Amino acid sequence: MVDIISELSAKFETELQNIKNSEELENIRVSYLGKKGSVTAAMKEMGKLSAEEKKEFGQKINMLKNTVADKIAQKKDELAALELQKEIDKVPEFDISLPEHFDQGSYHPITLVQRQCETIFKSMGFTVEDYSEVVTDYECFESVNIPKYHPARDMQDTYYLENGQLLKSQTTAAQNAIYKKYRKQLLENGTPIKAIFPGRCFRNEATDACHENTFFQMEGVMVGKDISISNLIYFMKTMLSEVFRRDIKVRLRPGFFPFVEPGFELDINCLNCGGKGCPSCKHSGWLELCPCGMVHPKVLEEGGIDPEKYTGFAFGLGLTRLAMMKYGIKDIRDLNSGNLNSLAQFTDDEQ
Ligand code: FA5
Repeated sequence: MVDIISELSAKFETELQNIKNSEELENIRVSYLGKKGSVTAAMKEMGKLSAEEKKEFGQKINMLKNTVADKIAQKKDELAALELQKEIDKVPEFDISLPEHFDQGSYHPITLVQRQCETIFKSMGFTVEDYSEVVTDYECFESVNIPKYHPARDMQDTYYLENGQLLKSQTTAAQNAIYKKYRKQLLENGTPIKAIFPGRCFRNEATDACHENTFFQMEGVMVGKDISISNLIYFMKTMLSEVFRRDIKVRLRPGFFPFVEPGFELDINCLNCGGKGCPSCKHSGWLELCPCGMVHPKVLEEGGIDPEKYTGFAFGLGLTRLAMMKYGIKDIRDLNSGNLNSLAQFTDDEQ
């Protein structure tokens, strides 16, 4: 009789291993533990045994009954987990608790124009430099030929900090550092310095349709051997025609800036009104966009570059105004309004 228990046990283990689903498992349970099952049948045979045999057989058949019941319960849990996983795998990956529509972010029009200018200048071999918004008096004024008490300082109302530093009122504040950073390559290898440095500027000015107290400029410089005004005109024209993707009218007027000699004002024909006159161009038909000129010898000298050997041009593009022109924004204040409905409509025409 004891042999029957070993046989049943071995048969059960083999059958259990081949189980594939809960239906087959239930069939096995019934075939071993059900009323007519083999374990139940073996237990009924006990009555035919002697008292001694009954004791040993009884213990073993009970152990088998418990083992079979435990293993079936364990297998049932395993199969349930597998079947649930199969159901989960069938469902596409999504979270039904998420909202159906997301508001998509967008780049600010000034960022779009800045990136476009960077791409254009990088393709012409310029490096793009980042510069602090808090600078010293030396960086913003003295190093670029605006000494203390020079009347030119009246041109800009500057925000001074308590520690004597100031909020950059012009990206020209980075010029001296750029010359010092790159002069070695110019002096030793003759590689021209070609850099642009976009940045936020601050001036204590009353705001109107084309002036803000916080706005963006992009300075550009090129210094090397025999750099002339024609180089300046070439780079400015190339850049503007790329940005506007059409021919635009420009005009050069003489302009005074202490850090250039000669200096110019580059204006573009107002694209909002086509030159007829509107509030964004102060009814003149022209928009002051890019002052520029040949770098003043004193500025080169202060940057450690010999003005007898090298020349260069510099420009200070009004990025905010460029964005207004490109996207037809009539009032500069809209750009800082934080009105997402209005600002989100602009896209990158590069893509
Ligand atoms: C300058 O800031 C010179 N540093 C530019 C320069 C660089 C000249 C290198 C020569 C060589 P200006 O103050 O004109 O110049 O400002 C340059 C441009 O910044 C202006 O043409 C205009 O487009 C823009 N800008 C100036 N002030 C404001 C303002 N308050 N709001 C918006 N844009 C402004």
